[in-house]
Amino acid sequence: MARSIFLFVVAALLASTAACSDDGADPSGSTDPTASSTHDEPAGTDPREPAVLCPEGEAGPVDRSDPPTSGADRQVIEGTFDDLVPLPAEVSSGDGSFVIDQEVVVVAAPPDAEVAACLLRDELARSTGLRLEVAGGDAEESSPARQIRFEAGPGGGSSAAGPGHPEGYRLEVSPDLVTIEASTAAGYGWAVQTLIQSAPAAVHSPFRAEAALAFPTGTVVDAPRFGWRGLMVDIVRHWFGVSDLERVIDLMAGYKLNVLHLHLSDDQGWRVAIDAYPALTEVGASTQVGGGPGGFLTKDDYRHLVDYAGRRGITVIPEIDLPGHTNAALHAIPELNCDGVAPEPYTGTQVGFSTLCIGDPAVEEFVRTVLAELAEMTPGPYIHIGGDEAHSTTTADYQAFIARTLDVVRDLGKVPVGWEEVGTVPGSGELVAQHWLDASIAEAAVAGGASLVLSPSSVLYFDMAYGEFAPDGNSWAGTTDTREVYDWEPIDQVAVEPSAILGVEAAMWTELIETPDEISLRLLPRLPALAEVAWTAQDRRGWANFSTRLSAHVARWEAAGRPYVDDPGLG
Ligand code: TNX
Repeated sequence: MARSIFLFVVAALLASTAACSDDGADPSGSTDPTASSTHDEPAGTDPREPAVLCPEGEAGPVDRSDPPTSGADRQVIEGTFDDLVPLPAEVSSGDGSFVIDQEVVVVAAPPDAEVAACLLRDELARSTGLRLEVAGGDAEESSPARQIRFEAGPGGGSSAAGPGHPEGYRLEVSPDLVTIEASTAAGYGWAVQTLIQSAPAAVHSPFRAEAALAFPTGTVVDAPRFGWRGLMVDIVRHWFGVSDLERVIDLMAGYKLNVLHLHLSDDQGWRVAIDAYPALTEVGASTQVGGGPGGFLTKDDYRHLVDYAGRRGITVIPEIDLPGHTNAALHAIPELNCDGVAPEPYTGTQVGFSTLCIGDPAVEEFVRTVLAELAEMTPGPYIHIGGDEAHSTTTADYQAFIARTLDVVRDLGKVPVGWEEVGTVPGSGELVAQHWLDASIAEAAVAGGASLVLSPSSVLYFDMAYGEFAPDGNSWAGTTDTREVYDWEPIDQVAVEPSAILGVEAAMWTELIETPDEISLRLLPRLPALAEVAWTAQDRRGWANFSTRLSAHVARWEAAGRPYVDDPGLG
């Protein structure tokens, strides 16, 4: 049930998002030198002309005074379908290639494809210097150009997930035509990511490539194994802001992950603005582990991230961790404490020492108000209430509080998510429990009616060190190298019906992570390994084949300026 709601809402969200919102305007604030080009004329002035979509987008200014040269003498670099991660359900390669040049027109026939078409245009603009025209569905006859066409179709064909999977797609590339078939915005988006990944590594570079880039010819038919393919990012223990998160979102989208779980509050800080309680961010955001200045997302920042992620097929799930992990709120708002006395701000790394004053009307009101404001700016179906490590809350208080808070979320029209402990609380109603430590607790949660997302700390806590070759990181749950992530089989993790498992999610806690480069090091190469576990049918997975494909991605990470760990297991 939760799974079908999830897919439906993701698809609906993408369909309703403006094709190319203007929030991606050049962040430097300079004006776009292409603004007067014909590609930016308003659509529909001549009924014979196809509508031109996404005139702005995130491509940034493209210097048309120096268009890349074209013609037979221009060098062409061809990509390949041999290195795709995650491995698609079916891939076959053809002969020749589709050269990306100024003649190419992107045609988004169904309205659902517009977001993906604009994203493709923006992704290609960066490295090619080309701002391809994106036309609406009526461009069929009128354009003699070579086309990248988005068409309505059944999407992913004969994959393990079955035909017509809502996130599936079919991609066919010939020297003169690229065709993308899908049935949802998500399916079109994943096809675009496959196409980008099939292009040469230079496509990821912020610098313009000298040569023309070309897609390989061939056919890909694809659909995911799990509907929930997530990453949790803790922006509390160390503060990470909008541009850092955009960078993470870009990486996730490239590997077809579709859930970004943001850990927004903890003992060390409160990271999202709540209008009714300005002290949460005026007082509670200015700390972090080690005592740095902290920071927080304004409501506009948060909405921007939700939109930025949504256009890349990613649902944001916000987490307010309750009733423990609350020192920052207790510090900012004295009334949340039983004795009315605010504790000192906390900049260490201990857990389990804080709790809201359970049963106090001011606390009840606080929880209702905060979750309502969060739900109001969260189009996705889920709100995460934490619920972990409440070691300073009595069991009776914990059970009463969690039962009430789950219902608060349901009354807001959202599905509650909590760390696995919340599944021990008697109650009814839809619930997603996030397994992290104790399989027996997760199994009990399923027995009580919950669905599961799997984040076992022994494998999927990417704050843990890789191993001796990369020893930085936490160690309490052991080390996790790329192969351990890859060889992990989700349905063997807990003894439940596989249908109770919605999917998998890596967690990146940031007590020991201070910079965006460190984030990148923790994620690469482990995140792509998780992505293949989440997407590709188990019987198509194999380490030797994966490690060969993934090794070819090093050039992509280097082109994109992303630091990575050199894991010797990859060979
Ligand atoms: C456990 S996982 C926590 C976090 C820490 C993490 C560090 C979980 C639900 N709680 O508060 O940041 O370990 O690895």
